[in-house]
Amino acid sequence: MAPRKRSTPLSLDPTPARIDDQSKAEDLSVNTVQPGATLTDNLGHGVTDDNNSLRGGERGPTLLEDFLLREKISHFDHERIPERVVHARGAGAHGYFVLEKSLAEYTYARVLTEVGVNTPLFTRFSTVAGSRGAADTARDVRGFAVKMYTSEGNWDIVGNNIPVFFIQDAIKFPDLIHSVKPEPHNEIPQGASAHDTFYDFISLTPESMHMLMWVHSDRAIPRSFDMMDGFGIHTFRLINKAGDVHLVKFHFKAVLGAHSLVWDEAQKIAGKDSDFHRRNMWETIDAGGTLEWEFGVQVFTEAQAAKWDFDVIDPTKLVPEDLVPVQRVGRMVLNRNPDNYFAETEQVAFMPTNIVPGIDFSNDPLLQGRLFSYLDTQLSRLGSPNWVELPINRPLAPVHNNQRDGHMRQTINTGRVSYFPNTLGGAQEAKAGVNGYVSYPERLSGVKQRARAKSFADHYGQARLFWNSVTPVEREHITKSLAFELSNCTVRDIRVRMLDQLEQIHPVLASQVAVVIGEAPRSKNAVMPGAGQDSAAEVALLGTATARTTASGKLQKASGLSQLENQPMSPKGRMVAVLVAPGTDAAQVASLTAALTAAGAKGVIVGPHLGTIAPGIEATKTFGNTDPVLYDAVMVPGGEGGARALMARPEAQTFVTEAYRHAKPIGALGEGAEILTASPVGRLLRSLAGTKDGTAPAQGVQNLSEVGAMSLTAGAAETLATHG
Ligand code: HDD
Repeated sequence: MAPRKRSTPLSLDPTPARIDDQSKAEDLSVNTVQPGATLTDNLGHGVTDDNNSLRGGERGPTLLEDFLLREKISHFDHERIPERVVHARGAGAHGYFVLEKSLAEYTYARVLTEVGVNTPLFTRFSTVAGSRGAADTARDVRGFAVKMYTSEGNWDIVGNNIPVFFIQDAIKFPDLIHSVKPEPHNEIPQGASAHDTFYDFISLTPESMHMLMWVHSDRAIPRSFDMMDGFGIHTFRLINKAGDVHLVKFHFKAVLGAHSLVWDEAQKIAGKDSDFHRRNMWETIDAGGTLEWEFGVQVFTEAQAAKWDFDVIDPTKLVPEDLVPVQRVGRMVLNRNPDNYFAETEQVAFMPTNIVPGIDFSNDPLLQGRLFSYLDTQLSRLGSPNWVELPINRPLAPVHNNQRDGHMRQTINTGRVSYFPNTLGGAQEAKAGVNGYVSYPERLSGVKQRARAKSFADHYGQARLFWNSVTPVEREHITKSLAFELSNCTVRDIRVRMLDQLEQIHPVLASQVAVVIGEAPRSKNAVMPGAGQDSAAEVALLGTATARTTASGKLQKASGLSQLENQPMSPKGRMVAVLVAPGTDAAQVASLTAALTAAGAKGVIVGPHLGTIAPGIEATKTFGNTDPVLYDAVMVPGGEGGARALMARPEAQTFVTEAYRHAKPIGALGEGAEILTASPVGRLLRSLAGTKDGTAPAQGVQNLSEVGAMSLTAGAAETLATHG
């Protein structure tokens, strides 16, 4: 075993963290096999034959004394630990947090006041419902858990990519999860909420309606981990040196912007590449790239919060950015893949209780319950209180306490003292305000009771605010998604009960869903507006409904909720399929891929077979082993022979057509345009241009050949999708 630098958090240059981690630089728990190293068993005995067990005679029985066989099989038998009861499927990466603007006005937490210091971190993204082997692109909330190894101890923000939660009280969490997980009698469906038990529970739990809107929006099918925002969700407290308290919500804003797949794509990707998200993150970092977020805070006072018509400790409510803008004060960068998935990503243990001096909890009843649950789950999942010694979980801040022993203890504590108070050389208490954690001295009073605060009572106002704030096409996606899931519920009563709930949010939403699930819209105003359009009827209805919007700080519409308004747009991180065949113009392929690389995108050469297609053109994917759903755009370079060869391949036409259906940009250079004119895309464009006989090319297609590239609108693509 060769000692080497620990694979888990290290201080990250260029700005060294102010953490004494030198003692951790050499770590015997990291095992890098040197080329030609001798194979041994777990106790260092050399193994001379790893292919045959010890037998009594060449064809005889295996001997019990074969300790090598027994050790190897026994270790294998115990390789699995229980998967997480939720968020089982995930992928993580190392990186750092750097503060760009001090929050000293609000807090004395070093991590939020020391500008320019790099704090090492590990972030794990996950889906909630599916098991470890489920698909990445399921419609689901994404876990967004960040562990910062600060100089004052670990700080975990265990959030999601959606800013609110389904339930208001942790006591409902087991019910929520039991309802969404595969049904217990047949373990169906895997990683999907489209089933009876989920909607049985949800339709009886109106507090979940706001989160449900988000889950049916495109946020629940993100394009990649770095194209989704992260939210700490709960309100926390910040305490400054003077002892003043402010309330805070934590945000991670994707530098690339929040972007999504469409549902049809997400479902197909689940089959074509169920590792779509984790592969994307891995390959980005492996190629030397980074994933980046701006870290932001919404800071407000108790007095401000007291004026709003919702309660900031109700986790089903967000604080609209129009009331409190998000101040962007730092940056999270992920830049290093784990060395070992199990040791790091599987064994990492997040806990909302991991908090640092200067930050404190609020009385959010969901958060309060979480403060119990996470430690408890780590004990069961990782098997011993010594899980804190696993390299990925160890803090970089020094640890000195009197906790000892237990299963699989790694630390060799020296000395006589394992108690406090002591005078024989043991650890002494930290000093409040200097190096120790102090809880905010909140004055408490109240009657012991099981009750829900009246200030938590409104369940529809913010759901409606969300509906009102997104664009028509986003609203259409929400209705389609709800219709899809409810149509998969087999019990009519449940479907109808859900319609009653949706009606409370917005009659247009309820009516649209009702029609698809075969129910009569019950609102007397129920008009079916055109797809994705704000028809006069919808606007009229919207007006009626928004007048009822509550728990929203009196807002009818809030900024920051739509994914189509004000999101950063960038070619960075996008995958472009470049279709080639023998005869494709190699120079064009080279300049195209170079231009894509320069823009931060990646051109992937897709051809009829792997390897050399023509001099200078190397295919890394084939029409057989890849699929248009895995790309953000398609390009067809020119070259007469290449265009003809591609025209002869139905898969190439399918590539273009499928990309078009999903409203992706499609471009062509020179003769490459011919495949577009010959494909259903070309036929559609001709028909849109009124040349239904297909004899004269449509304007769009003419332009395509002349200009060499085009981008298709979502509206036109939707026409093709609708027309089949
Ligand atoms: Fe949780 C895991 C996020 C409510 C109990 N949760 C877990 C993870 C994330 C969240 C991201 C995965 C961490 C990882 O990658 O290892 N959970 C949330 C958010 C919530 C939330 C954002 C609401 C705002 N969770 C919640 C409640 C409870 C739990 C109310 C229980 C009362 N969560 C757990 C857990 C898990 C977990 C059972 C499973 C594995 C683990 O903790 O480490 O304890």
